[in-house]
Amino acid sequence: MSKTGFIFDLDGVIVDTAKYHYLAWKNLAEELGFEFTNEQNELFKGVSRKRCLEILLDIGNVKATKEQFDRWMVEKNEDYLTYIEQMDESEILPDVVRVLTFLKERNIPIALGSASKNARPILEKVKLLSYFDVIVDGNNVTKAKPDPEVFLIAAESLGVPPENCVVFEDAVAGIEAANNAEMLSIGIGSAKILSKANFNFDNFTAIDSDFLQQLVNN
Ligand code: B16
Ligand code: MG
Repeated sequence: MSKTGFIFDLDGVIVDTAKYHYLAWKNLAEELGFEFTNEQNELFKGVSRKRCLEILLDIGNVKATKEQFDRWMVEKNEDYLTYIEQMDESEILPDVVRVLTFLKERNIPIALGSASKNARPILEKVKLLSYFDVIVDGNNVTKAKPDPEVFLIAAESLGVPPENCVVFEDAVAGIEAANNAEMLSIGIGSAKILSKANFNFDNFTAIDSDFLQQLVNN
């Protein structure tokens, strides 16, 4: 039997880039003449950039031509990247490095499975790129979570059957994607919101070595 593969979402699991996405979307909303709240930003977690802009324009009741839509996508991303440029290791969420190191020391294959097209530069900024054997991100997928595509490509690239993969996710759509891929889903964040996950933890600090070893043993 193949060994277990581990797949990590990026935003909300490894780093909290949601706050930067929020600032960039908020700036765009202001420019378009409406307010975008932190609460509404919850709808954007794990969702593709294009879908986020569609939701944002719905919130502001703004109609866009194709040209405007494309321009605002670029504008938001350029703004977002100015925040990303300032990131460093201090932005890695608690105990992520401990968990990655635990897996790395046991030669367990590790993948990133993110909707973000900026995943690589972010991992570079926080100096975690070398932990990942495989990176599947918004540049490699055609179907957004909850479609299982991103995780199935990750499993295939790791050479591990989907049913032997474990997924860490903070978004409802991400947990659904992992479940749709028939992988073991672990919700990081509110158990109430991520109620469809196989296991729930507030953060990685709550995940001990015994539990990780059990996952590795499959
Ligand atoms: P980008 P994840 C997702 O990352 C974010 O949660 C979501 O808010 C964002 O819109 C999406 O990436 C696309 O990001 O604009 O950088 O391509 O949680 O799937 O790692
Ligand atoms: Mg996420």
